[in-house]
Amino acid sequence: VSTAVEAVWFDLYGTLVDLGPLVAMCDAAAAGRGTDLASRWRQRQLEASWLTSLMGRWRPFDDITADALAVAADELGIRRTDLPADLETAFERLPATTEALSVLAAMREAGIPIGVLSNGSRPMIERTLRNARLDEHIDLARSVDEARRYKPDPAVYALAVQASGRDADRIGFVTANGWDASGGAAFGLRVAWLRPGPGARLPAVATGSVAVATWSTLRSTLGLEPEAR
Ligand code: LAC
Repeated sequence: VSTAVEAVWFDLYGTLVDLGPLVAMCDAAAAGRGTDLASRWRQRQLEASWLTSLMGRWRPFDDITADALAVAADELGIRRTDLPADLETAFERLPATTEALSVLAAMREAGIPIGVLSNGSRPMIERTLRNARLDEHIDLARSVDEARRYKPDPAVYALAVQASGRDADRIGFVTANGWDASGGAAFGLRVAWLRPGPGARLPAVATGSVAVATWSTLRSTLGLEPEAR
């Protein structure tokens, strides 16, 4: 039986909010291309964040997200002028992941402080949480804006430690993004990876240990309730 964590931090995009509806939003903009555009957009967005930090540069995630949409559209031969202007901010209008609200409510009822640690800029995170009606379930939110580095830079995970005032190994970090799970574990957080599918694998990077969890096993994985049998 693992010791209980004393605070739990969550990734935002793809974890607390569901990226699935991006497909329909992209499809409304480019009929029949929604799946391709949404997945390529996300990939280019993440790559641009990693590259920006590796280059020692900084740009807020809103700008990276908008530019990544333009790149993805260009690559797929979709005219940017055909895309509605508000598609750029689609990440701010995603719904909460179905199971997230009840799990957050149960954790908070148990007195566990809940944080959000995201690549999003501070205003982007605020709008996303409000639109998804997640804001009332969250105690703390920290943006990479404060570190001016993107995940998986350790400076980002350190924000959760500073904000919680607890040691890294007493802090749970929950993410569905495998690269983010690896980053959190490398830093020393107690990571629960909400593996998106049975075929999903962590990146080929040596890190600390990552526990595989689902929304229903999450609390026991973090030592917050007896092991599910
Ligand atoms: C986040 C993205 C990377 O940090 O999922 O919210």
